[in-house]
Amino acid sequence: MRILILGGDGYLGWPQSLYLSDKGHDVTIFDNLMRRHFDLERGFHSLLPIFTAHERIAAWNKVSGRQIQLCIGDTMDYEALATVFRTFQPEAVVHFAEQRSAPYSMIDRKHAVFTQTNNVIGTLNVLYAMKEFAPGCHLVKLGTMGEYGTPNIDIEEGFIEIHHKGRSDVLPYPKQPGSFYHLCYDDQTEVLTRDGWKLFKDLNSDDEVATRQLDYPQIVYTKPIAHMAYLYEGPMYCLEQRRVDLCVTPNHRMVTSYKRRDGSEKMRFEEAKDILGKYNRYHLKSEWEGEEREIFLLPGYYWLGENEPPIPPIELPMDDWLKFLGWYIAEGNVDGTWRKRAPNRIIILQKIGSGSEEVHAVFENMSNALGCTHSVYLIKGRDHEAHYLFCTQLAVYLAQLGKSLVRRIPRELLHLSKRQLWILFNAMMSGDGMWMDRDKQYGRYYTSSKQLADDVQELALKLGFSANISHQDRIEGAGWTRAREYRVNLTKTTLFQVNQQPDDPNDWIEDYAGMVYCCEVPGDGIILVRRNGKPIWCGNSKVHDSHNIMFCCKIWGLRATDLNQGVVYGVETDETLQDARLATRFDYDQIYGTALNRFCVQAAAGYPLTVYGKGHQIRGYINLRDTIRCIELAISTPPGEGEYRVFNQITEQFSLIELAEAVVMESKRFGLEAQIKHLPNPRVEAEQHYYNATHIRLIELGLEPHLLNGSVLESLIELAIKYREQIDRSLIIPTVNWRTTKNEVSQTDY
Ligand code: NAD
Ligand code: USQ
Repeated sequence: MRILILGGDGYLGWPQSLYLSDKGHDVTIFDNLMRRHFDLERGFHSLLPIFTAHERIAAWNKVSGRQIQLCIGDTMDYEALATVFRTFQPEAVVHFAEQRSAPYSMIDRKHAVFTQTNNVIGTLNVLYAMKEFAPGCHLVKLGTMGEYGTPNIDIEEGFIEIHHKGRSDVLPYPKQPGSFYHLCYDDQTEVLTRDGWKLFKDLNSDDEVATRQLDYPQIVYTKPIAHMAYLYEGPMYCLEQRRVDLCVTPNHRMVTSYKRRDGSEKMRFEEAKDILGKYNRYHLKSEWEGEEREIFLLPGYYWLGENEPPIPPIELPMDDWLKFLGWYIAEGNVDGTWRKRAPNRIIILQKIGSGSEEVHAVFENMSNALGCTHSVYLIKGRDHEAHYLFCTQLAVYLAQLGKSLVRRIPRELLHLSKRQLWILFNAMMSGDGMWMDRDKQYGRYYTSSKQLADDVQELALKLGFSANISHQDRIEGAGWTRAREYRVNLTKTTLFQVNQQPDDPNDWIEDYAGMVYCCEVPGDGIILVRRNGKPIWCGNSKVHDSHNIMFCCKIWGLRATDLNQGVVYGVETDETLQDARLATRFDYDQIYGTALNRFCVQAAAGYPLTVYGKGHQIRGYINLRDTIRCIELAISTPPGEGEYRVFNQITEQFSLIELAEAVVMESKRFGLEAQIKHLPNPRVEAEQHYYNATHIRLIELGLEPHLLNGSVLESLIELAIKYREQIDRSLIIPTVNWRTTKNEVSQTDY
């Protein structure tokens, strides 16, 4: 059989290629060698020396008389991939070509984005190449048991049920998209970006959108890894309620909320079509950290035509500035252009008793800080005070924030810390806001500026309010009093119940015809969207490899086996043992080294075994020899046309501490006194959990597992002892912490 091995130069791909070649198959490897580049870049290395791709292919030819073809290429480069599919015409393709290290993907945003782009888009390219050039070919895709997480019920092979054997949990996997674009928003939906609200169609490649995680409400701005815009004709699911307004394609991932047994709320994903006409709860809960800044730099200015020198910027304490600015934005104006060509006068008119003392205090403060004059006049039957500040530098800056119809909050201030945003917000609310109750649970902010309404909404969301925008058109009066009045409606309630009637015709637009949009973000794939002024957290178009594969089987009649594999251990196979140049990788570093391989190397190096946390994390494990056999079994029994099947590729499950203790025991044979060290867990993972993964389908196909026993461990430890001198202890300690967004991993000058 002609078999294409994508990622055939890696830890698993190489021994797989040898095994299949040995069995008489015609094997071609396609690999971009990125795994080797990573080692060079970071000063990492496999404990067992590995030879170059060309050297080991030549060695195999010498040992076996068989030829393996090597194509250096990237799955992200469609032309390269298409060429190999077109010329080689594979009957089976085994896809290992992914960035597979969890710690690598958590180094920082750049590495997270690379991982997702490489893996998701790379796989999408493979599916297109299959469809175009080898539609009868069988795709064997290496997935991971990690996609299932650690649910509180048994893990079945493929599809997950909500209620199972008397236990229950809510599982976000898998989803079945109706099409690549069946996961989008209509053309009136906006998304919150670092630069404010934007319609999806206006998003550009530099925009960062507001995201949160299912279990973590912190707002984080992230650059999308993909933007989607499609012409769509078909039904749309619509929800036009007082607090929630959404219009999405039927398979869109909605984020709803349910009550757990202990009374707490938990968010989950549901497809729009599945929740239509039902009682649902939607969330707007957000947390905001922001950046604390001590100083506001009032810009200097140079007024063209004046013979005066440029005026330098002035530093002002940020908290004082925010208090002043809040009042100015709500109530203030600048004028005085008749005296000079630059505006020089800042004015606020305030009814005596309704905040006039506060205005007095903030103006007084600002006049002291700037060394300018503050005057107060009684006007209008002596029930109002007019406060004036005379300062050209201040007036020139404030004039740029616009008059009442176009007033705005300077963007950079909206990224300040929550504490400082409160100062600004409170001052603005004292001016143009109104609280409906004593506890300030419900309130409203009024403005004639649409931009300011958007800004106040964003400010309020960051302070933990729900805030939607409504408006009223005013026909009486002149000037701004005739303008549309925008109202930002504030409430501390962030959970909204929606009761839809099962047959309400308003819930569907049957025949939408127009553009639909979305973007995909890393993490749980949740973005803050808004329609008709009503924001809500909602899912993005997250269609990962498995979903794409399943979908392509359905629409194009492709055939695929998705292998959800557990952690692999071992480095030797019958083929690699035939010549030292045929060795596969033995990674023991903190990024690519997996648990059991690492423990054996640590024992050999006299380094305490690095168990993360208590070590009760249970995972499925499989011997390298069984991995290779499983793939052969999958290849030799291909699924039917259009069939997508899933096997769980593990043979046993262990807790980490069980593995570490087994290594300690076994290493005694070599006179080693291995110790176990419980490190604070750098990952965010359940350390105490239920785990029981079904894995019968490969056994039914004929797999005879090599289980983990003393002799397997013995040979791994023995090998590690043999190469003990090569162990670089600095590569062992984990430095990638899941809780931070930037991590240090050593770098070389390569
Ligand atoms: P590896 O990093 O050793 O090998 C992956 C290979 O793919 C490398 O040679 C790399 O250069 C290549 N590659 C990556 N991106 C590519 C691209 N865009 N184009 C072309 N080549 C590319 O990883 P591995 O341990 O052999 O794992 C292979 C697959 O098996 C992964 O999908 C992984 O998720 C899965 N898996 C591995 C384990 C394990 O314990 N190693 C467990 C479960 C599943
Ligand atoms: N762990 C330790 N100490 C260590 C290293 C890991 O306690 O020194 C713990 C981790 O916290 C985790 C468990 O061991 O709980 C497994 O971690 P790992 O690094 O051995 O493997 P993992 O990150 O799960 O990833 C590996 C492969 C990945 C594959 C996955 C299969 O790198 O490509 O998808 O195994 S599975 O775990 O089933 O998802």
